[in-house]
Amino acid sequence: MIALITGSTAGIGKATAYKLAENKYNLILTGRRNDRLNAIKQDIEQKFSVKVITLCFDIRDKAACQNALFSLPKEWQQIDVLVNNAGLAQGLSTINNGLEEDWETMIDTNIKGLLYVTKIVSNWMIERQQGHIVNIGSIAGKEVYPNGNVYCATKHAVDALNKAMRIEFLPYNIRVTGVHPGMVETEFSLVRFKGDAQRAKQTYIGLQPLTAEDIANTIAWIVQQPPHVNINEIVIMPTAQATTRDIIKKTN
Ligand code: NDP
Ligand code: 8X3
Repeated sequence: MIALITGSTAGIGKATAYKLAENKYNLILTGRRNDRLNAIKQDIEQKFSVKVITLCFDIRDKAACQNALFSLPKEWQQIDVLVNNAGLAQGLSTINNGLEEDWETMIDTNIKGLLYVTKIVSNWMIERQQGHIVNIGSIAGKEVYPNGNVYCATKHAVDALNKAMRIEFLPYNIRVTGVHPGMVETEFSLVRFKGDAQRAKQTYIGLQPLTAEDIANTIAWIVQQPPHVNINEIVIMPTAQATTRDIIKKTN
């Protein structure tokens, strides 16, 4: 079995790589930070005796996506599981104060990048009449919160694309699942706040957020279902979070 995980240099993608390797998947790992990709490849191959191929490219770059994926040897194009995980939020501000370059980064990564990869891999899956695509959405794709505007819009798009894939790939025996997490402690907030570690840390103080491993375990469970079972979508939250705005934080 082969799994391709986009954005596997950190957070949910990295944890999913380890979990699926433990379950004996050979892996194709992608991201922009090649030093991390190489270190993760070496560690996973040593720990789990599976094969790992790394592809270093920026998912916003259509030609780079195509070059990287079509460079895969034929036997590695037989992908059983695609986890569309690479994504980010950048900035937290109202639309009138928003930065156009932040919007473009989020739209190009979370929507267009996901589409570039899915187009190529889904065609390989259609040829084999099998496969499973797991789209990492967010609770931000189910609700909208103040200052989250464009990030929420991109994750609503992921939710819509997940539903579209489920319908369009139905004739080809391809399973499709949307995973919509609430707050997960990863590098997400560090990226959102552009390296402001203090502000990123604040996000998680006073509550127990989900871990990347919680989401990886959920993904492993989803793809382990028997072939006749499709989990259409799953919303997973920390116990201390009910919605994007209803969060219980302890003050001491
Ligand atoms: P991290 O910042 O820890 O990881 C994000 C990953 O995406 C990294 O591996 C990064 O790799 C990759 N990535 C980002 N931009 C690009 C790009 N342009 N090209 C290629 N790879 C890219 O965040 P998370 O693990 O938390 O995020 C993973 C997914 O989960 C995202 O889609 C996010 O929206 C979603 N999510 C996160 C939640 C949270 O609270 N953390 C909650 C709900 C959903 P590199 O920088 O090496 O390119
Ligand atoms: C990440 C969760 O609530 O910060 O997708 O948008 S949230």
